[in-house]
Amino acid sequence: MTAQLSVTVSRVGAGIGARIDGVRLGGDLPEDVVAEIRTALLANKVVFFSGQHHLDDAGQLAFARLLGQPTLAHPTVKGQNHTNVLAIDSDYGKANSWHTDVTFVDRVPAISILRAVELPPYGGSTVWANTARAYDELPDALKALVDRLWALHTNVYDYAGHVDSTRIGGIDVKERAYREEFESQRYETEHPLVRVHPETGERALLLGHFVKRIVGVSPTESRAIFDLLQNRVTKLENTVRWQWSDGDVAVWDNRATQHYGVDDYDNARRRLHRITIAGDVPVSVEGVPSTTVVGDAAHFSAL
Ligand SMILES: O=C(O)CCC(=O)C(=O)O
Ligand SMILES: [Fe+2]
Repeated sequence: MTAQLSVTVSRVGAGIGARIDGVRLGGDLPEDVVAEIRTALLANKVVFFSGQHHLDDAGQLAFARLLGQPTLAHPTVKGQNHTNVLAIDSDYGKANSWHTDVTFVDRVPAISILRAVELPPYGGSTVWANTARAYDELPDALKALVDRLWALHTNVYDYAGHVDSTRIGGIDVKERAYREEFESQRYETEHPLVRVHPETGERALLLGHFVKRIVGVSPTESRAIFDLLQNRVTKLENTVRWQWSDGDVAVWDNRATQHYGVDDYDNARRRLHRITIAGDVPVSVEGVPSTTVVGDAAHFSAL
C-alpha cells in the first residue's frame, strides 16, 4: 500500500510564488490534488515543485493534460521529441527579457509548465512578476487610463531594444537560425493593456517584450507609457526569483505574470523543457476581445 502524501502549499513571498510539496507530478494525480494545484496557482501565480527527478517529456505532458489542453510547442518553432514540448536551450538563445509567453497571437497560453533538464553550475535563475498585483496597485487615475489602452504585439519585435544582454559580439549562427525560425511566420495581435482573467475575474496588465507599440499614441508616448507600466510590473516586491535545482518544475499562470531568465551563467549550457496550456482570447475591461492583425494561430492552440 502506498502512503497518501499530504500536499502542502508554502508561500515564497507576499506578492507572488508558492512551493508545493507532497506531490509526485505525472498523469495519474487524483482530481482533488489537481484542484489544489490549480487553486494554489491562481492564488500565487507561479508554483514550484522540487524532487521531480522521475519526470520526462512524456510525464510532463501527461501532467500538463490534467491542467488543460496542451498547445503545440510554439506557433513557429518546432517541438522537441514531442510536438508539444519547446526546448528552452541556451545554445539557441536566452530569454533575459521580461515577457508573457506567446502574446503575439490572439489565443495567449493560459499556463506554462517548465522543467529543468540541464542546469549550469551557477546562475540561471528565473524571475516571475505578478501582473494582476501590478495593476491592482496602480493609482485610480492610472487605472482609468490603462483600462482603455490597447497595444500591438508581434513576434518580429525589436529584440536588441529589450534584451539586457552583456554578451559581446552579438548572436551566433545557432541563435540567428533560431530567431529566423521564430520569425518565419509573422504574427501581430492587438490586445488590451488590461485583461480580465477568465477564472479569477482579476484585472491584469498585458505587456512584455512582444509589444511593438501602444495603439493611438506617438512612438515616444508609447515608450513612456510602456516603461511606466513595466516598471510597476518588475518592481522587486512584485517578483519572485527561483534558483533551479535538478528535478524542479515551475508552473505559472501566463494570464497574470511576466517572467525573465537571468543570463548570469557565462557560457555554460542550460536547458529546460516547456509545455503550454491553451488559453482564451483576452478580453478588455469592457468585454472586447483581442483582435488578430496578421497571422492565424489556429494550428498552435485550440479555442
Ligand atoms: O529561461 C528561462 O528561465 C525562461 C524561459 C522562458 O521564457 C520560458 O520558458 O517561457
Ligand atoms: Fe517565456
